[in-house]
Amino acid sequence: MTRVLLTGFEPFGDSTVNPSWQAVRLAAATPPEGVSLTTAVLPVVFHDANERLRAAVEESGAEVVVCVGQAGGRAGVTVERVAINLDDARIPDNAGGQPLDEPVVAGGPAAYFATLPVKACVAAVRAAGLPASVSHTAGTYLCNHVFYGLMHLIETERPHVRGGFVHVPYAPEQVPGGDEPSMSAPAIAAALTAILSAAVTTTADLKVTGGSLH
Ligand code: PCA
Repeated sequence: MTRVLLTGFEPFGDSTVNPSWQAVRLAAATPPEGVSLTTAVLPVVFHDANERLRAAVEESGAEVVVCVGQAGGRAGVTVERVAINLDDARIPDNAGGQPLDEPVVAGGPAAYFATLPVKACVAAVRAAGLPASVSHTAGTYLCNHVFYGLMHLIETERPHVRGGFVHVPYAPEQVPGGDEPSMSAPAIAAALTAILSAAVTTTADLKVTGGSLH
């Protein structure tokens, strides 16, 4: 069994739900074969989120960590490749904090790459019949903050853990007018299950296209 930690976020901004946590809870009901799954919900609060993540990693003894967040406006599931050492919050977090142009970790490297097989994860979601692509920016808000915090923790303290970040679209109830793309929680959960399967069974990534021009 591979011990896996899957995290979602609490709602933030104008939303009363966060599809990342909805889907993580659903995915926890049917973990892929060979996976012992622990879940955690993270606060959308800069000064708390990475401490909560650290505690969840320690408590779960996870060998693979996949953090999940909402990327409203994206049409498919995106597997993030790179976390940058920058907090630049467009809106205040759930505790009113709004760091501008601050490092996630003072003195830390400019960026970390995910250590999940990102293209194999994308391929697995597509094979499940759902839209997915590689992304090269997790933004500069809480998702990037947690992704960078995870990779820094792995780099400095837990080198045998593999980690990465997945962004998911809005839930249908967040876009009642249908003017933005959305994906149902069960569909997002199926995508997460496919990603976990790929993450625990693939160590060398696929050599397939997945880059972007802009
Ligand atoms: N999405 C935000 C933070 C929490 C979430 O679910 C982001 O993309 O940074």
